[in-house]
Amino acid sequence: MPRLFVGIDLPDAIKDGLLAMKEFDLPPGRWPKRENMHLTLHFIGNVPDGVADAYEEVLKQVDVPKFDLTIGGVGQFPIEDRPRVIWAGVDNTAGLRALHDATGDALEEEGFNREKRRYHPHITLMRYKKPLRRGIASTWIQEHMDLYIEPTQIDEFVLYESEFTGDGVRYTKRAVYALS
Ligand code: 2AM
Repeated sequence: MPRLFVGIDLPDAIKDGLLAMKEFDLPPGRWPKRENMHLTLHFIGNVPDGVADAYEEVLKQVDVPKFDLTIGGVGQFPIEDRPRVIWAGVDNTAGLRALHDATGDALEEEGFNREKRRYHPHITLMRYKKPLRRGIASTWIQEHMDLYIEPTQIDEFVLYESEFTGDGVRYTKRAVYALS
C-alpha cells in the first residue's frame, strides 16, 4: 500500500536558506536531506492502490492561483513539552490557505478524512526519535526566532509517496500539479 501525502517541494532559495541554519549547536537528530525538504499540506498515510489512483486523479481538479510562500521563525513540536521536532514556520497566507482548502476538498470527494486540528504549516528541520530534555533546544530556538526567507513563488504542488529504504526515508513524486 503506498504511503502518501500532499505537499509542496520547496524552491531552491528556501532550501538554501534553511540549510544555512543547519548548525551543530542543536543536539544531533535527523535533518532532512535537501531533496526531501518539503511543506506538507495533507498527510494521507497508507492507502490501497485504487484509492491512491483516485486521489491522484481528483487532485487534477484543483484550480488555485500561484502564490508566494514566506518562511519566518522557528519552533518545536510539541509546543509546551519535550520536543520531537524542530521546525521553521510558514506564513499561513490566503494563497497557502486556498491551496490547503482546495486540495483537502478534492481529497474529501474520494473519502479522505481531513485532519480536524487547525493547520499549522511548518517545515520540519530536525527530528528526534527520543524527545529532547525540556529546554535543551530553547536557546537555539530563541537565536533563530528572527529567521525570515523572502516570499518565493510556488507554482506547483505534489502528491508524494514516502518509502522507507535502508538509507532512511525517500519521498518520490507520484504526480505534480501546476497552479494556475
Ligand atoms: P512532520 O514533518 O511535521 O512530521 C511525511 O511524513 C510528511 O507528512 C511529514 O512532513 C510529516 O510532517 C507529515 N505528517 C503529518 N502528519 C503525519 C503523521 N500522522 N504521520 C507521519 N507524517 C505526518
